[in-house]
Amino acid sequence: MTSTSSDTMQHHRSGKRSGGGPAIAGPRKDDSDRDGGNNPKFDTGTVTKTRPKTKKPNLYRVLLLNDDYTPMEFVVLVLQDVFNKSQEDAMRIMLHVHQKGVGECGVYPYEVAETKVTRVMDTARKNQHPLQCVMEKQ
Ligand code: TYC
Repeated sequence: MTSTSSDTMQHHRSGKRSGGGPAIAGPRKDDSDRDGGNNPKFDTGTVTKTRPKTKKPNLYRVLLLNDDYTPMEFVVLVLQDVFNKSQEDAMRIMLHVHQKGVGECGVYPYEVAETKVTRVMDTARKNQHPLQCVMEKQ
């Protein structure tokens, strides 16, 4: 899910009020200020500025699972190819998975993680290896 929103920062101009009306106006019941804020007739003395609010994506860990049959060299190649790991990092991660049973290949936004899991599973199946790759919300 992606969406954008904006929030509003308000700054009150300094300066004295003129006129004898109530100091605090009640909530506005009509649309009299729906002019984009540019009509001096409706100037409330409030300057509003909107800024686009960036939402951080939900992140997912992509994990590799150990098995007894997938060759170590194949796992290292997958880590280099799909997860852009160096030879050394790929070897370290592969050995970690081999010894501990599970290991993290990276952390990504949902669709990136999903694509990497699919690439690993597709290449494993094509090569008839039982290698398993999963993702979990971080
Ligand atoms: N355990 C495998 C072997 O001994 C190697 C391996 C490592 C397999 C990591 C999967 O995710 C894995 N050949």
